[in-house]
Amino acid sequence: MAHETTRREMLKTTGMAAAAVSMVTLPEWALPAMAQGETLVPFADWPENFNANPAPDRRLFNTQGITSPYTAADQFFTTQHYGHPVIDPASWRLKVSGLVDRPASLSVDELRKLGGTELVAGFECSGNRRPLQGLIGNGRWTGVPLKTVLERAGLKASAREIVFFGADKGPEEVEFRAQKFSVEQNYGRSMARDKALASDAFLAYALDGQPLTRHQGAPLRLIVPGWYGAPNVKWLSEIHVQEDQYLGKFQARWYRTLKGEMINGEMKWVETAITHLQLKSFVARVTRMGNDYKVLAIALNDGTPLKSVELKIDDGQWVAMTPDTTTSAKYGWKFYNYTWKGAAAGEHTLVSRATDTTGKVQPTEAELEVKKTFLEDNSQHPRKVRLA
Ligand SMILES: Nc1nc2c(c(=O)[nH]1)N[C@H]1C(S)=C(S)[C@@H](COP(=O)(O)O)O[C@H]1N2
Ligand SMILES: [Mo]
Repeated sequence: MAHETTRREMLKTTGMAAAAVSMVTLPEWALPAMAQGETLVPFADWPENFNANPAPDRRLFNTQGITSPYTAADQFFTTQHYGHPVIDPASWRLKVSGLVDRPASLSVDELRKLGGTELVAGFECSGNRRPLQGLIGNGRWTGVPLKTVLERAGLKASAREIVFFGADKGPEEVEFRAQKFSVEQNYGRSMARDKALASDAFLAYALDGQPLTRHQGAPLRLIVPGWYGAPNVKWLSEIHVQEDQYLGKFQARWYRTLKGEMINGEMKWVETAITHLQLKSFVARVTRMGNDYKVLAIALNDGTPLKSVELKIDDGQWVAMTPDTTTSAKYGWKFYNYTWKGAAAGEHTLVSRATDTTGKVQPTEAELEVKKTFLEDNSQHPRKVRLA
């Protein structure tokens, strides 16, 4: 029991005691909050020096402390390139500029009047990977569909590219052959017109019914459901519509994957942009309840329906995990549970793998070796537990 944390300690550390206690009357299998008598079995390969707050503007989410299908604002992971800009919500406006019939400058109140719809969307940073898998969260957002704002502005026929700028900026070196220029740039990301209009992209001003915090990009952020975190531009200040492709650093250079692909028996090296989430699952938490152990896995992808999430214990067979019906939103993360009976004392390895309805299977680490850069690591992640 030395490794185990009691439920009460868990609740204290996660600050969710009230919410969790009010939920124990619901069937426990449908909830990530722990039941009475349920204790955490921490991962044996969890880094000892783990720090959830490595910097004031960075936060990692420890999935072992998960208490709800929706990540609370004060637990949602956070990361960005230029720190947090200072924004006065009263004078802040969202500018809609460029190739539109009716350029606009919208206040938060005006956006609220256009909006009020909800979207459940989870996302991870494209750099999220083992051993922590802590750059992930699942939100219940309130806001305005991007389409509503674009239709209101009226896209001109020549409009091809929608660029999203945050209010945050910093100096960047732009290299051109032998020359280097240091210039100030805002965080910017873009989507092709057709992709943006075909997506369920969303301008969010609230998370869990509360105005966005500074961490989450107050007063307004973009959410591109089913995509990685980078496109979810925080502190959104301008939507600029243009004909040419946008080639800013975080669009054209920083968020790229270099990967080998066998094409007609020949290895081709391709560089691709970070866009939709790659099919992924991982074991997020293990708990003990009496003599049984419960394994919770999280699965996340671009919204393609999942066929299964399976679990392998040590050298055993893959066994099906049970989907948790409280996490069924198209773009939300999904929980899968497995009750592990008759576990022997000692160290064990647990790994999950997701399969979607198109037949795509989450790759093993070996299968992903052809990917040179570390972004988009959706490989199967074996984790260890030590049972008393
Ligand atoms: N304005 C702005 N938006 C940004 C970023 C940034 O640096 N500036 N970083 C992106 C990246 S890389 C990620 S993973 C997500 C993180 O969102 P979160 O802090 O709400 O978790 O924000 C995205 N949006
Ligand atoms: Mo990211």
